[in-house]
Amino acid sequence: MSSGFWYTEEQTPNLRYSSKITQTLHTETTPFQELAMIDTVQWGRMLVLDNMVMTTIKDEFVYHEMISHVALNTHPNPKKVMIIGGGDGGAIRECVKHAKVEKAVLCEIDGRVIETSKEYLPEIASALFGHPKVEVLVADGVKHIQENENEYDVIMVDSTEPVGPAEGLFAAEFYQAVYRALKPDGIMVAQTESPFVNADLISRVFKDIRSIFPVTKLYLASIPTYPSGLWSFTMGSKQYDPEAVDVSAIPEMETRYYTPALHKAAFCLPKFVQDLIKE
Ligand code: AAT
Repeated sequence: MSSGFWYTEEQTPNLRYSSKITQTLHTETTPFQELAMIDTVQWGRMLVLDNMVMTTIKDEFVYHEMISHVALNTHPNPKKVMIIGGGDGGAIRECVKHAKVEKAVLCEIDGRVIETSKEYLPEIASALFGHPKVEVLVADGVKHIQENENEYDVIMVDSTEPVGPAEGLFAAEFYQAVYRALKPDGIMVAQTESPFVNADLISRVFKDIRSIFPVTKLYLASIPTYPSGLWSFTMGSKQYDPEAVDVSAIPEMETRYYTPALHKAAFCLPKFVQDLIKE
């Protein structure tokens, strides 16, 4: 038996994932969820919400680069971007790397996620310290999206699992509202969980987005601290096809996972994932 203290997440009723910890830095119950910041040996500092890993210092780059750069390099002129959720700041940090992005708005329901990320995860939250392109709203993303029309070039749904405050972010009516909030050539992308663990959710969400957006595509990335390690993102686009991008023209950018070749490769799906989204 290995000694030390462990954080264990019940990823499903039949699957647990443990990380050895060196210390618990902070815990609190916010008006929306239980929040913890812990130090782990394998993954560095970790943000946990409602007993689920949201991000870690060592693997956050995969998720944040892949939720951002695929859409931002598909849209030819992504001037105005909205991130729903993502209070740790990782996605918005990637967005502001793009020269064409003039404004990136973060709409996070839980102000405590923003504040504690700034305190304990400054490497991830770097764009939340007064970056000139960044605007931060503490509000419900469902409500905010309903109040906007023809406003954004790209909308990213960087949300928690579809329980509690994020339930509405996985509903067909929400994707309809996202469609309206986008400009006529806009693109949305949402994190859509694991094809091993959440197959039904992926099928349902893909169908809903496909019924609204003319171009709907799913892509994958490897995220070790999320259930099963294989993660999906679903993109809905009014016009541009992410697989038709001339990747040789993508501007150089400092990344650790995303590359122009991977932009295309991420859409090559294993057969069992293709089967989840077929007509
Ligand atoms: N950047 C990776 C981290 C997350 S955090 C997702 C955020 O979505 C949380 O901070 C949560 O407070 C926020 N959120 C939930 N519901 C809403 C809402 N209705 N409006 C705005 N923000 C909301 C995502 C991790 C992915 C999960 C992988 N297991």
